[in-house]
Amino acid sequence: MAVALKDLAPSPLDGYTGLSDAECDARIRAAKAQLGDRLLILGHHYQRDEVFQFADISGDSLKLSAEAAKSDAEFIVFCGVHFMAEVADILTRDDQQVVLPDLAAGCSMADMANLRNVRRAWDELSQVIDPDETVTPVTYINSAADLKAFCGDHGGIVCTSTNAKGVLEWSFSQREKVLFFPDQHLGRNTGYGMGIPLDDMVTWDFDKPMGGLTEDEIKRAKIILWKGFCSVHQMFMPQHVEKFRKDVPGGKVISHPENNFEVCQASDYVGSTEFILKTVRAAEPGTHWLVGTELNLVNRLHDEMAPKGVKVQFMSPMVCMCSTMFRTDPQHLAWALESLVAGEVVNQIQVEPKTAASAKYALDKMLEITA
Ligand code: CIZ
Ligand code: SF4
Repeated sequence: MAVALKDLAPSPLDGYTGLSDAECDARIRAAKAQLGDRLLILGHHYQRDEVFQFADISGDSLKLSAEAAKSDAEFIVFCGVHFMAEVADILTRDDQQVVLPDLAAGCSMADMANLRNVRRAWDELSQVIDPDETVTPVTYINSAADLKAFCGDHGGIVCTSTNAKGVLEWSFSQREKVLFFPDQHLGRNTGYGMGIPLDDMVTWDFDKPMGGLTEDEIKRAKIILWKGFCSVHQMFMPQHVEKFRKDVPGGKVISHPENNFEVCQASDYVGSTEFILKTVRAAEPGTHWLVGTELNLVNRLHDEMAPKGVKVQFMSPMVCMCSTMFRTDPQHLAWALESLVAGEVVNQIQVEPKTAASAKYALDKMLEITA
């Protein structure tokens, strides 16, 4: 096989890939100490332990971005995925620089919607209805900045898994229908919880003309759900819940709303990562919980709650780890931090100003109505 010359070019990371985690730990600690208050490291709940241990603040994407916006740090190193670093860049001041240690840390769900296929959907919908008059576009925070900007420019809004219900209520106060992207499950689970029947929610297949829907289906729908999903959460099945119910009578089941409808219906509680942590942390000793969300979060919660007599069990017998979250390793973190010490900002995430302004409009609207 021919090898392209560019593949042989030295990478700035070459000196780091061979380092052991222990060597990286020492170097990360030293770089952190040198940068002091100039640096803020944010760690998402789904990050692996080797990286999570260095976070100054941990949380979900929104909490982390809000913390970044409040901080005076010059450098914000986001141990999470690309869309989160974009939100942090949008919400922070211009003199703060946001760094994503590995640029390949994306989100496969976010990638299922892009400006091209959302614009096409909007155009196709306009052959049947007037979307600018009748549809509020709602994007889950797990989406690229240009989609948040699309929402900002079309009377729409952003939501997170914590505030999806409030955002949908606001959306329906604006226009009679919602186009919800990219996660069909968050949209369906939230809509159903608000009393919208399943028949009033249709799924837009972005690979098919007119979303694979008939004119009548589009006209009758309350929510048009983009056919996106999270490859990690789709691994959880109703059978996992059924088995747990048989094995552990009286056990509690808690799910993330990115799980499919059947799993959420079979659960006792459904909510965001922050909600899951809050609920299980408040549980009585002697209780046993089945948790349907990413493995790193569940493992840490297990270790935290075991001494308190609360048992935490992962929902699937298979390992469901977010492979893109996993990309941020101690080697990339050491490289990003040592580069900052040396005066070089690597992997800076900068959203183009016009896109950032429209996206911020949609984000601010969310923050206003759910505050
Ligand atoms: O917004 C986040 O951080 C994600 C991806 C999930 C959640 O429920 O917190
Ligand atoms: Fe995206 Fe799913 Fe990973 Fe979250 S867990 S970052 S939704 S792929």
